[in-house]
Amino acid sequence: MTYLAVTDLRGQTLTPSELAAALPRAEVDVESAVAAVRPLVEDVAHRGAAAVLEASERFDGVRPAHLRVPQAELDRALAELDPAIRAALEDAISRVRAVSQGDVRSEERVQVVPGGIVTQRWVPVRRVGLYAPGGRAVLPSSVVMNVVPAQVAGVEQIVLASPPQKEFGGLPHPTVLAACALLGVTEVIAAGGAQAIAVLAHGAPDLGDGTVLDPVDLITGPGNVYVVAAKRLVSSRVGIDAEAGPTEIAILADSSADARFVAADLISQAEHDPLAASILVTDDAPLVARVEEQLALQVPDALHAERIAEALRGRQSGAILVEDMDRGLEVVNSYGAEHLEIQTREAAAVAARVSNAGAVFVGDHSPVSLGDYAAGSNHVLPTGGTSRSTGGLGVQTFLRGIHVVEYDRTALEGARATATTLAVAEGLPSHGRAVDIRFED
Ligand code: HSO
Ligand code: ZN
Repeated sequence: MTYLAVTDLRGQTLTPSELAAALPRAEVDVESAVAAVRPLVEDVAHRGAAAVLEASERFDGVRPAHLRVPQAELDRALAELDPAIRAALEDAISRVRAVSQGDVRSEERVQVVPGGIVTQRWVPVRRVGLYAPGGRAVLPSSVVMNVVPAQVAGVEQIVLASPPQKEFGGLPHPTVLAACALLGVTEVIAAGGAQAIAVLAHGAPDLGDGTVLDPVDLITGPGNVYVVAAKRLVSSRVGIDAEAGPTEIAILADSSADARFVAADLISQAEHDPLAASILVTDDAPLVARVEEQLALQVPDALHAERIAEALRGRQSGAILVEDMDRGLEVVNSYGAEHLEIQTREAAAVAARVSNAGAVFVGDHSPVSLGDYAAGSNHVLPTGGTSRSTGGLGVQTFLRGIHVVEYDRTALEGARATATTLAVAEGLPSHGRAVDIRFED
């Protein structure tokens, strides 16, 4: 039995919307999850810590002794961390920090006219809540990907929430705690799921140890559909990052691609989730057959073979045949994958023509898993086609642009006619009056 269902688009002329409809895509029902988590989010808003603890007992099977993880536990987790994992995390942190530092924008002062200045300031969000999932996905690398850009942006207060784990006595996973300690994050909350998002957004007057949890201004970080639903619910009071769905990899490949690499990379993201999408777009039908052969060899040996097979055979995955690379580019731009690999001749030139993707991986030696851990790029990226309108997590996520306007009398006089004319045109003459009054004695 093959893994990838083949969609043959050769010889078809499709409108943009027909093309979008022809591509495999997962359907995630966030709205039903919103209805399911609403009572819990409201309960946490009203009853604070007590409601969070009850929900933890119910969903995580453990009631943490402290919602706020004591510093001694963070220190202990770091002291007990396997030195090889510590070294790898430190290397990942320094690479992500280097890339994040390149993202920092400097203040831009524009003299529009003599005496008329507009300065674009970039101001960090004051207090940020980061969510690090537990369960199937305990991903310390995601702690790095969220915390480092926030720190580089200059965020003053970072609070991290992660589910309490039964096998660790109600503390979050020790590797997550160790990553926090390594990054200097001191405010860590042992809460997961919708209850974690709710308590970050609403705060709590007493966490049970006499300390107050202040509400945050922005929540970022991946999570399951209930976490996404809770973020949607609290988004009228706090900022949230893009809603993360199941992970996606698309590979644009031609006959020069190495089928072993293509198969390994499709498998690598399928490993996350039975709903993960793995898509191959190619103008070379024999490559599809070679990739299938490789999948048949590689999938059964994988630790998570069942999950991977389910993802590859899911309706969200498949191989798409196109007549040439121009059509291939149309397909990948229409799809807007979270991760897009280019394994073609002249890969850099092909990659330069990509307009929609969360991140692009160019050539034979830039696999997505490199970006997941150690390229320096961020791995929190837009899914579900949202790369058409948004980029991945980065320093900019944690900054707000503020225009500061400073005009003197002469400069205001020069803009007077423009402002008053538009004010009248919009039927808002008092707007114009606020300008005119400054020139009347
Ligand atoms: N590929 C995931 C991130 C990740 N992979 C973390 C491994 N650990 C979403 O970009
Ligand atoms: Zn991954």
